[in-house]
Amino acid sequence: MILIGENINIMSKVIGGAIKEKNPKPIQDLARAEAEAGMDYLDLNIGPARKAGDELMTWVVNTIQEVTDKPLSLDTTNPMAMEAGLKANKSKSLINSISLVRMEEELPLVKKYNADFIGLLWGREGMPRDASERAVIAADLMYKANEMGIANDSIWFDPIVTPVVNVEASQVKPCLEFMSFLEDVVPGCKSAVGLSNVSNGAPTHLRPWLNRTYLMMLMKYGLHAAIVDAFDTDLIKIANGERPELLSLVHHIMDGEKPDYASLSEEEAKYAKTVRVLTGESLYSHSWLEL
Ligand code: THG
Repeated sequence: MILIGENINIMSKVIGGAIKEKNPKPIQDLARAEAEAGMDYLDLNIGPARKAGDELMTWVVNTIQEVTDKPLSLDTTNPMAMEAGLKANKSKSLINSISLVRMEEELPLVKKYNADFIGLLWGREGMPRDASERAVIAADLMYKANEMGIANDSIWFDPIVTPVVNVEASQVKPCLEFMSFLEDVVPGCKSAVGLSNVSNGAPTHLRPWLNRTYLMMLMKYGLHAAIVDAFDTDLIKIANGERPELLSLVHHIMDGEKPDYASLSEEEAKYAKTVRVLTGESLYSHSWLEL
């Protein structure tokens, strides 16, 4: 699986401050650490970057390229900043992301800079409500990309992970369902998710349980790439196939097997409980691991 480090993010206090002050050190330290942690790509999330976004993105890309030559995932909603990043990046670029809303102006960049792109399954009316709405959006984006001469293996579809704490609005099941038929709807395309979204709003020390469990659930359907916390070493082991026994446990529960808690280790029991919370079989509360 392709791992994309999420940590260079304008929303983080340290990185937000460093970007504002044009202070390279914290950004370079983090980029180096993410590369050493085994990330295949680094996501550079500079947000909407409305003011001088192009100059800002150029500076961030050049700053990072001084310490690593990892491929970059350029994460901004400002198309001028996006193009500036593509121009400055000497390695492979992943455009994060393109949705139906701005595809006319952004898809040409994919071709021009030989980039890949994350096709965000966000509809013209907002968040899709189920798996079939995702399929319709994915097909639309794929046809439009193909018309422009973009091949399917450059398209990484993101079904959009939502926070589990938001029980009524949870899109965990529709996301998994979309993943299960992605190959039939948009053959030859790939997949990507922003994994940590699922644990937004959960207590910080418990977030990794949600992130890792959801990763294993998505791996059942051959997830291609995930934007992750580069410093969750257990998560990286799971992604690299080093926890086959956990993967098998999670997949059996997804297939309807009832976990036999008496025979599970403490670690296994936590993953089992988390699967049931993510599928909606148990109700989410901050104390779900204790129940
Ligand atoms: N899909 C795509 N791109 C995405 C997302 C997605 N990019 C942004 C986001 N979602 C994925 N990246 C993050 C980055 C950080 C966090 C969550 C998702 C996060 N950070 C901690 C916080 O905010 O509490 C810590 C921040 C800090 O370092 O201080 O949760 O879905 N295509």
